[in-house]
Amino acid sequence: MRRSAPRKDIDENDLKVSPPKTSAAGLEAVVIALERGVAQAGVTRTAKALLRLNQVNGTDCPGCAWPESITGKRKTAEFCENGAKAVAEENTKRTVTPEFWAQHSIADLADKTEYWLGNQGRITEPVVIRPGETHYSAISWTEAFDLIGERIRATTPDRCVFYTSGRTANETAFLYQLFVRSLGTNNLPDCSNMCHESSGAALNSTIGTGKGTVSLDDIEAAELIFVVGQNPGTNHPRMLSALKECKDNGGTIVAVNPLPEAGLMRFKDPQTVGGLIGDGTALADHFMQIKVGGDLALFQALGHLLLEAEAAAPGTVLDAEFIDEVTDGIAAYRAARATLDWDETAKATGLTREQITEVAGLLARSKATIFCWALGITQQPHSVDTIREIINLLLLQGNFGKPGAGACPVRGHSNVQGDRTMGVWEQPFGWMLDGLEKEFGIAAPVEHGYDSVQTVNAFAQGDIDVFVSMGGNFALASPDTEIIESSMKRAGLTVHVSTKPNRSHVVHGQTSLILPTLGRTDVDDKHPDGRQILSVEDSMSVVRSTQGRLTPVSDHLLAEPVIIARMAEATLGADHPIDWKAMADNYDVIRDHISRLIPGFEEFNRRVRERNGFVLPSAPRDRRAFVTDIGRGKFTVSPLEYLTPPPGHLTLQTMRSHDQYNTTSYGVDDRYRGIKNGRRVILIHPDDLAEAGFADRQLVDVISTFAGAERRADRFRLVAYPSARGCVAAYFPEANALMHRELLARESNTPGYKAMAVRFEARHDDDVEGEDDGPT
Ligand SMILES: Nc1nc2c(c(=O)[nH]1)N[C@H]1C(S)=C(S)[C@@H](COP(=O)(O)OP(=O)(O)OC[C@H]3O[C@@H](n4cnc5c(=O)[nH]c(N)nc54)[C@H](O)[C@@H]3O)O[C@H]1N2
Ligand SMILES: Nc1nc2c(c(=O)[nH]1)N[C@H]1C(S)=C(S)[C@@H](COP(=O)(O)OP(=O)(O)OC[C@H]3O[C@@H](n4cnc5c(=O)[nH]c(N)nc54)[C@H](O)[C@@H]3O)O[C@H]1N2
Ligand SMILES: [Mo]
Repeated sequence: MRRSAPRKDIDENDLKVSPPKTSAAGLEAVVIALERGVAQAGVTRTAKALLRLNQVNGTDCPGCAWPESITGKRKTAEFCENGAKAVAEENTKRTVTPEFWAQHSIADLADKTEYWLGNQGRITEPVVIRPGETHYSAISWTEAFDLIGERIRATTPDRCVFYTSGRTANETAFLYQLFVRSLGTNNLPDCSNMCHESSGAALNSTIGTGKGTVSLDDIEAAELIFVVGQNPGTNHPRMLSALKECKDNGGTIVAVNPLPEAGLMRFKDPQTVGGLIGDGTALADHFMQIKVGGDLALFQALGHLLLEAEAAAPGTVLDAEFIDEVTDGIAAYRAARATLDWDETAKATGLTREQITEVAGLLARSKATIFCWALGITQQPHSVDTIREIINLLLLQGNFGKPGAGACPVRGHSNVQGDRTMGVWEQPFGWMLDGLEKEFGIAAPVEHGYDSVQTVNAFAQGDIDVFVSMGGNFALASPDTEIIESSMKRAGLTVHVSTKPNRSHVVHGQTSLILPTLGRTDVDDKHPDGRQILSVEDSMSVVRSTQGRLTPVSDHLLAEPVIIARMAEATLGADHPIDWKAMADNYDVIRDHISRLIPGFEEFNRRVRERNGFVLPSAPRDRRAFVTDIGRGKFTVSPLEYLTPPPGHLTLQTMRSHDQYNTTSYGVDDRYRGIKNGRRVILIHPDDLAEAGFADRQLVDVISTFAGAERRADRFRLVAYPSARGCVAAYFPEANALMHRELLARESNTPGYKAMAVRFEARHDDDVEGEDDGPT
């Protein structure tokens, strides 16, 4: 299998590389943030949008899910460089009108990179493309909804799939899942399937909740914080301020990462004058440069050493009372961790016994430890086990329900956690379905639906007639780009509710609709009762209102809840028991339903209007209790497991550059890593480069291998980089052509985006364009 992604509008031959930065943020970040905004939207619109970001009664930043303070003072500017870029992307004045679609055929658009597509601006009117047509053209909203209703009714619910990306607000998500379940399917895959699903699977099965157990105050109060598999300098920049606060209070930070990420090393706080010009604070006290996939081995070694330390000084390391009163399984855990194979641990982690022992000493002495983690440990075959080992470590020392302690999976999309709370999940809880039946008088389907990878498989098997995408860019976010792109084209109808053009619009179904919608920063006031507010839930379970204030770029945009309600009416008919219109007219009606159905949302309409919103309950955090099937927190035992690529192969992890939001590229630089003007790069340790017989900057094709099958992606440049030995890195989504959809995390079904075995082949046709678009 062979594929060349479009790349002609980026001149990758102009790649420039400089040494990676050793600090993040500072004045440069502020300047870049403002430049981007002004270039896209002008001075007034930029200032108006940015000053409202993450403020009381303001707009929740569409960037990441890191929380704002609800107890301390908000800063005048509660945003970061990358939040500002996300806002600039959305409030751009550039527009994609029906004239744009008339000018550009699908064949033309198929040659454009995601960077080019996203840069064209906001979509202004609904458009359609029908079988045999070469261009999208305008369609009225009414006709569009009729078309959707007709097509859904013409098939069976199990052949319809409804994807959600994590920007969707709570009310929107609730209405969406209600529509889908009224229709009679749980085919509700979401971006979370590809993201933190492994965290949910590990946490639910051990501590009885799929969510984190800390607040922002805990981060500041912790004695010790592990930041594992995460690049906050780029993906959660405001987290750096909280980590600095922790350090200022005497805390210690340990970074576990195969790459020396700038933000983890040193941080210049752009919120303080010193931080704008000074040297910044060294953030990580310890940097453990782990091999990709080696974390499970590390955590088992730390567990072994904690038990050893407790044996040497009984009563000083473990929280015996806590273990005894509220946990289960300590005996089996003790037995499994009684011995340790240090040679194998070194092989798995790339770390020395001294390094691990030193950090275990810190852990043993700390009375309040937090583990933060993100995708570096969720996208590997043994991810769920790896995260369960974190829970083991936290349970050993009673690090739940006390200040400065707990589990902190750092979520990605700004409302990905809330979407789940609202029921966007292919495996809904029974109580949720019962509640829907009681509240709305519908018959909710029990059978589990497709998750994201099962959706890719269903596309490939021709099992999908209608695919609706609430935001996102499924074709590029998924593994196996070639397969998903070619099979999506065979689906009967694809419907994309989107703000901006993307690749999924181009590799569309036989008939395809693009429905343009309001973004977070747009005012939503075309309702009988006037302006509406929405709400989101951040990574620390705080639910807050969000409302945009900017004038939308076009009069034709509809709010997402309105689009869903009209889709439901067109599909389910006028005599359906649910009053869709009432909910779309006034979102308070949706919130009233939610308040009766979902625990923690009592009096939703009143509390969402409170200054700082409200915090959802968490048994481990609030009561040191675990609502599992046995009412206790569970120690678990997993075998040692790590990644062992076949001879001649290295392990590839795929990650984000500093200039992108998931599949959307803002630019083609990765400032902190010293990469300029290029995205088709492979970062590789100089010794691995030499061993494989390649030169720095050499142009290669990349071949990935899994279970006897291969995938190829052409024209990547090898760049010597201080990565862990044996581990290379490339950018998502360019590298998704190399991701096999069969390589998955067990239990969570999350793609192995950070676990692919690859090798390289030299290329010699440096300048020949288009020759490699060959057979697939
Ligand atoms: N600006 C910006 N912000 C974003 C996003 C964005 O694209 N742009 N995306 C949002 C979304 S949806 C998400 S989910 C988050 C993602 O946030 P991150 O998880 O920070 O995202 P990645 O860029 O995938 O970075 C993964 C990190 O894990 C490290 N890593 C890779 N493999 C391993 C491993 O085996 N072990 C360890 N210990 N580390 C490893 C990588 O070197 C890298 O530092 O960010 C959110 N915020
Ligand atoms: N190889 C590899 N693949 C990955 C990952 C990885 O680390 N490596 N990460 C995975 C992860 S963590 C995630 S979360 C997924 C991301 O997958 P998705 O969430 O599907 O992708 P995004 O790129 O965030 O979606 C961008 C599109 O959303 C639309 N959009 C933006 N704002 C709005 C809005 O307000 N409303 C609506 N309706 N549409 C909007 C725009 O049209 C834009 O083109 O990718 C996954 N894929
Ligand atoms: Mo994500």
